Amino acid sequence: MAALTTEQKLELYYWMVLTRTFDERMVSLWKQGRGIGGTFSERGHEAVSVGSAYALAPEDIIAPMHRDIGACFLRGLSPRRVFANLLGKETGVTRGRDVNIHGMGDLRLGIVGYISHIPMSMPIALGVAMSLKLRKEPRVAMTYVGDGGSNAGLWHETINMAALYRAPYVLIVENNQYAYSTHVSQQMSIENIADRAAGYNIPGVIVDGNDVEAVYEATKEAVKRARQGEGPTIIEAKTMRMMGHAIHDGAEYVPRALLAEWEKKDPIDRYTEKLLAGERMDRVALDEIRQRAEVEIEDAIEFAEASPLPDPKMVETGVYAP
Ligand SMILES: Cc1ncc(C[n+]2csc(CCOP(=O)(O)OP(=O)(O)O)c2C)c(N)n1
Ligand SMILES: [Mg+2]
Repeated sequence: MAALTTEQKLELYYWMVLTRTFDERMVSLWKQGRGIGGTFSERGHEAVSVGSAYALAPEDIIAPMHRDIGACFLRGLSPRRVFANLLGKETGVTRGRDVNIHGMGDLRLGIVGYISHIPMSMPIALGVAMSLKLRKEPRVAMTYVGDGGSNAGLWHETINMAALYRAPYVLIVENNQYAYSTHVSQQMSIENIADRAAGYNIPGVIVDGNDVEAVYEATKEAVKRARQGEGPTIIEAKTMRMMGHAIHDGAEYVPRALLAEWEKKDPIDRYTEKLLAGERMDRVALDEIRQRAEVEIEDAIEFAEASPLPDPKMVETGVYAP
């Protein structure tokens, strides 16, 4: 497999930094009472969402979860539209129909809106993959699920069918060790979710979810297999949910030592270190990327806050698919 170029590495860095900047600003807005309802942080997940989506071609389709906004940005969903959505504005992705990460899809960008009922994005993405296969289009559907969502019956039914029909399907399991307040050890009797792949006669790969290049390489391989008609792959990205389940949750039930341990493995700090020390990149180039991300996110917040709320008369439009 061809090694990543310097330009590509800087792109990975940019998308992760943009995602983190978005996340930090979102959390602070909500803490200031400027948000509406709840919201989910994806702090710690940046390498998973960015590294995986970077391996796709523009014509591929993703069905993301609530901690995959990085993948959505990479596919062209703008921070302006995302913030506007979170603030319930007319200019948001759902035009104020939903003030959450849910439903924030845009089929023109190959993003199926997040289907809140876990793990419902999995069978929906399989439907997409099957339609691509039936139409003999060399495109791939990729979806995401958590450790918690991996214990639902539908997870198994979907993987079984995807394997049986050799669907062009990639499943990214985000094992961030908690499903709400439940640790993985209280959810399942196995250590590696990827081991379940053997039961469906498909590859199951474990990857360091805080290493963006490792996630990218593993996904690239899975996407290649899927595109060549060799069927699905399960990629289990081991990571850590660094905040509570949602903004209201202080995650007091997570041992502080565990968080401290994962803080040292922060995906962006690690990549910064790698680019500076390993690749001998210029710190100024990385600082410029951070500044660019900050400007973009500030602009998005200003845009969202200045945008109008939807006209109540339009409440019935755009609710059902035509
Ligand atoms: C069928 C269903 N039950 C409950 C919920 C509420 N819920 C949303 S996310 C979540 C926890 C999911 O944990 P996990 O799959 O590990 O993903 P994570 O939040 O850790 O990224 C729960 C219980 C839901 N969305 N759908
Ligand atoms: Mg989880």
